Amino acid sequence: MRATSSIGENPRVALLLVDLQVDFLPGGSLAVAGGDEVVPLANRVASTFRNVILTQDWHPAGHVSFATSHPGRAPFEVIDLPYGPQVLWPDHCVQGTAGAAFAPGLDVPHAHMIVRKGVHAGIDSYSTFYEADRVTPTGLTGALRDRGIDHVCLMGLATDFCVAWSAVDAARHRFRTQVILDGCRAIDANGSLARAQADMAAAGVELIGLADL
Ligand code: VGL
Ligand code: ZN
Repeated sequence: MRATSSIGENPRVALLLVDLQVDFLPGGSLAVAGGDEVVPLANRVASTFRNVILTQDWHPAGHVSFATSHPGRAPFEVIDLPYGPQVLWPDHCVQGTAGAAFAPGLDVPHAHMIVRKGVHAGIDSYSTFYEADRVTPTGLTGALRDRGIDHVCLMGLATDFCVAWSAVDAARHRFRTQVILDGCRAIDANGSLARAQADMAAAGVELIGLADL
């Protein structure tokens, strides 16, 4: 990768660093294999972007996506909720806990916005644009448009959930949307990675690599 990025210097482009949080790193409660490898990559890429936005999974205790909130259910089972199927997760990224903090070593002092999601007790949120009911907005679309941003690049955790859902929503809102695939790591439960890649392709998301920046 070059020391400076022509993409990131463009004021109409933003880098979204998705959920680089302790609970998604090896040793965390919802560890993504290789998640720690993304942190130095994110630091390097972010240093070449003028606009950097961090997202943070940020659930209240007892959140509806936690298996512990559903007696008799185990993590990675799928249940039906009013807004659709919901994968049940181990408790993770509880507001204010050490596991919800940004990854140690994440060094992005110039990031200008943090978007917290999954904050409603009864709705999960993988996308950083909309909660999982598909209608409750986080406010990110307007924040990007207010800044004249029409192109987003995403990397982070996890490829098949928060990165993919965010990218699909961005593309649907007509942002040019690029996912830096080798800057992401996946959970890959029950075929979720293949499905996410197909969903992103169908939505017009461009899948790129670090070498393309
Ligand atoms: C995520 C599962 C549950 C993610 C968040 O960041 O991809 N996955 N909550
Ligand atoms: Zn979550």
